[in-house]
Amino acid sequence: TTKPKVERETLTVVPKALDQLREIKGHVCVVSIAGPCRKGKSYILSKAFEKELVFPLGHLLDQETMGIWLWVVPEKFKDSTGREFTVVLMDSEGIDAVSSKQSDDYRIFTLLVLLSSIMIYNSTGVPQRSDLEGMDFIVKLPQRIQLHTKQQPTDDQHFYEAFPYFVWLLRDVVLNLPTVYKTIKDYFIKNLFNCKAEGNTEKARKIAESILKYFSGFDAFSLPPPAYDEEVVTNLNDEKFKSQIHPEFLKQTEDFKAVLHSKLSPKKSINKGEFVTGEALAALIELFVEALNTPGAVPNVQNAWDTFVQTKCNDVLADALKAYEQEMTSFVEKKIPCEADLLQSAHKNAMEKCLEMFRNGTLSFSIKSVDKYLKELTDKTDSIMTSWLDKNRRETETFCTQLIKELKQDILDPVLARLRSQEGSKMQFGDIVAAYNEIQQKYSSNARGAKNVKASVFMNFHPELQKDMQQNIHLLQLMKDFDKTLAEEKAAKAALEEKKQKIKEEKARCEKENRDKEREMEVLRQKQQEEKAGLQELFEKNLKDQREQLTNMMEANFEEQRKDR
Ligand SMILES: Nc1nc2c(ncn2[C@@H]2O[C@H](COP(=O)(O)OP(=O)(O)OP(=O)(O)O)[C@@H](O)[C@H]2O)c(=O)[nH]1
Ligand SMILES: [Mg+2]
Repeated sequence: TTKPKVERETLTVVPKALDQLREIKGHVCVVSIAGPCRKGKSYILSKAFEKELVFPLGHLLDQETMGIWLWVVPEKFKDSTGREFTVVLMDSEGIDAVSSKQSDDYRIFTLLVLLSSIMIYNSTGVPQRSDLEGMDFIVKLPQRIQLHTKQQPTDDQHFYEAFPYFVWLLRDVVLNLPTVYKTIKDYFIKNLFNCKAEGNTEKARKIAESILKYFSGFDAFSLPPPAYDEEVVTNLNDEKFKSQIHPEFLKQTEDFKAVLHSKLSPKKSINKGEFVTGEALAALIELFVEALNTPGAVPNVQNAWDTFVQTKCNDVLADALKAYEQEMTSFVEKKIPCEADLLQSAHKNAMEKCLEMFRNGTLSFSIKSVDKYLKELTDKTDSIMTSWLDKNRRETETFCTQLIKELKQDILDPVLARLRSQEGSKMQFGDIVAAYNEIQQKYSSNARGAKNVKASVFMNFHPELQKDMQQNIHLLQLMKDFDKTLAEEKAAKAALEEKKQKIKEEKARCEKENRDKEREMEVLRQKQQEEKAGLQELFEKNLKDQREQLTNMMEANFEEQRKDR
């Protein structure tokens, strides 16, 4: 609240304020107030949303509010589709609060235009044409705000897609309007803004045109003086004087509040169907302030939004990927080598968790924005899964190769040694077959890991067996029950088993791929549903504002501007 006596150099963001915004879950509607100094802005913005004053009021001639003050309204609001949103109030310093004479510092005003859903422009009395002429900062908005990444000459014709709804609030209005004007808004549109009105100046005409052309909507409202007693006026919030506030002022304040509340809706982003969340608002504030502080730079609405979407999506992607990896590691590490089915079911669980995280983190973005990140996520989880499968295969191979080596040493080698010894002549071929069968049986009950690798290790054991047989063939041939074809039959059976397991493995892989695709599609389907709700909200709001503003333009005789829109 220190009031600088010197010209402001840079805008600084208070980190605590951003933290508060980031805590808001879901969409936000930003209601801001701007206008000349010391005209009851802080008072009315508080009153329009809270019972108690939330913004400090000034009682001195010096301006009270410096910079922008935030208030997050605790009450929740609902949009036309029933979705909740939070209202954020932005109270600002009076225009020309900072050494006004030479400086052309409208950064605070520009920032409010960039951030607000509704902007209340607060001033005293019923404005005259000469008052309009002083509002050059509105005409200059196209020099201070860039809409798209690549600036187009027609950018300013699309400002209304990103600009707030403009509510002109007149204070201390004592005079009655001429009876031809039913409402104060009527007076603005048909008289003050009227392009063809008598005595209109080019300067005033430009301001009126800019208000109607740039902002998404326009309305006007007036309030009588709160009291006639100076002491009451300067102590509006003092219990002692509250009873002396004019009832008509209180009543009309309530009416204004109702009108304002009827206009609340979630702030849309520049991308269709995407809305601003608390987190997004915090990011936009930082990006816009940075641009406003950079000499020669102009805040860019599309760039800022794209930057936020990219940063957020990358964060969500990294978190979701980490969750997948952790889930897989904790489940799989202790079990490997294991059957591939086990890995598949671990993958399924980890995938569900990770996609859920991704979906929740990207709720407010459209499919168009998140599509490539989702693809990247599934590609990455897929390659992690592939590496787990590879690892499992390798470990299965190591484990099984070792196992069969030991089984052969323990069971077959002693039999072959006996065969070559003096006892050999007493042996039968059946002894060797029995040893083989024992190996096979022990292998099948003790081998661990991927079935196809198990089968392939067992199959690869046969050529070695064959070699052993070959070395001892002369001894074997002496045996009565020697069956030359039996060894080949056993080898063929092992090869067949390996083939069978390989096909099964291949089938499981295809099924996994299909399931992954299916899961990815499901995320997109759910997003599509949410997006539909967002678009409906946008459509209804846009249509209403658009109609109203076109009527305003027509009534103010801005025919060309109307056609442009
Ligand atoms: N005449 C008049 N005074 C008001 C009205 N509303 C509030 N005030 C008084 O005007 C003084 C300034 O009110 P603020 O709400 O601080 O005005 P502000 O526009 O926020 O002032 P700055 O932040 O300094 O630009 C206070 O003493 C209020 O009690 C009003 O409708 N009419
Ligand atoms: Mg103030």
